[in-house]
Amino acid sequence: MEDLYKKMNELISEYDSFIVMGHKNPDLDSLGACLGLCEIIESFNKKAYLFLNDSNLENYNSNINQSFERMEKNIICVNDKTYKKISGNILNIVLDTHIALRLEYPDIINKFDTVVLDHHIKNKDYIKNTRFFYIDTNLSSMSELITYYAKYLNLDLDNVIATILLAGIEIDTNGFNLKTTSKTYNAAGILLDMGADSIIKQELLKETKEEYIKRATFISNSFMISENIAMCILNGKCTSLELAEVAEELLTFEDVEASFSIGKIDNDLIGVSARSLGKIDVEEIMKKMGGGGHSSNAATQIKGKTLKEVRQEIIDSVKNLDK
Ligand SMILES: [Mn+2]
Repeated sequence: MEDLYKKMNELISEYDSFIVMGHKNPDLDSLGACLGLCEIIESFNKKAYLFLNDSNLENYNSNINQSFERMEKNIICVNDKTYKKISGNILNIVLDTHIALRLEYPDIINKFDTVVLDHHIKNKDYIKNTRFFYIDTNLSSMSELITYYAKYLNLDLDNVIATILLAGIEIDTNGFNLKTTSKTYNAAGILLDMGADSIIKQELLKETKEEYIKRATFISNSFMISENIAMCILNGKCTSLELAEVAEELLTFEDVEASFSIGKIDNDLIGVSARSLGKIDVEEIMKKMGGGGHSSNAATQIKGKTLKEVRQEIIDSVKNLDK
């Protein structure tokens, strides 16, 4: 990743001010990576602005709210109105997504030069005309990438930011399980050395009772479609993130080696998230349905079909696997 960090150093030295933004409905990986990058940019004596509506924190989930309550370091936030006051030559850096519609304020990418750094599977609706575009789908989290960037710069990150980054790695790997390499554990070690607090991290990762019940209701509607493959249909409208979370959670149950979650993510758009512990190739199934990914982590989005049709297509594909 040294080449990436050199490139980022070059880019940072070229501009005066930076808008750093994660995805809409941020999670702790998105937030942690953004905060870490803001601190890195400031270490170059440049101005970093986090794109987040901090006057309206109740719009965000409880993890994000709590993180802000604990922040000691002053991070300047901008929103869709206040960003206009930023002066100088501005670079917009997008982290943890590469899709314009996943941004809280997609218009921003047409206003400034944009850099995208992500670890999600490349979607055809990726942000085009960027100054620099980087995706590494083998990476556990953006928090891991930013942790190693700070380490590369010999920068000791703020304790609370290091704690949020640690929580970010934990969230994205589902507790150091998915996509976890020795480098991921190492990143956790680096963050602890920087002063990350594992008790505060646990507090940050807590969910509200409502969030828990919503998730548990999804899971309680899951069923097995073969001896070792679980499926869950999410009723009502849901987000891609919820689909991914449910598919990941299903993998933690006994006898489940692969999982599929299906839900309506938009009008006439069905999303599928697929996960595998490794033996079953879920990418193959998602590819057949117009999606892609990795053998253990794949997804697709389908237009013009019902939940029932998509569900049957997956069940048929799974049957064909055994043949
Ligand atoms: Mn992430």
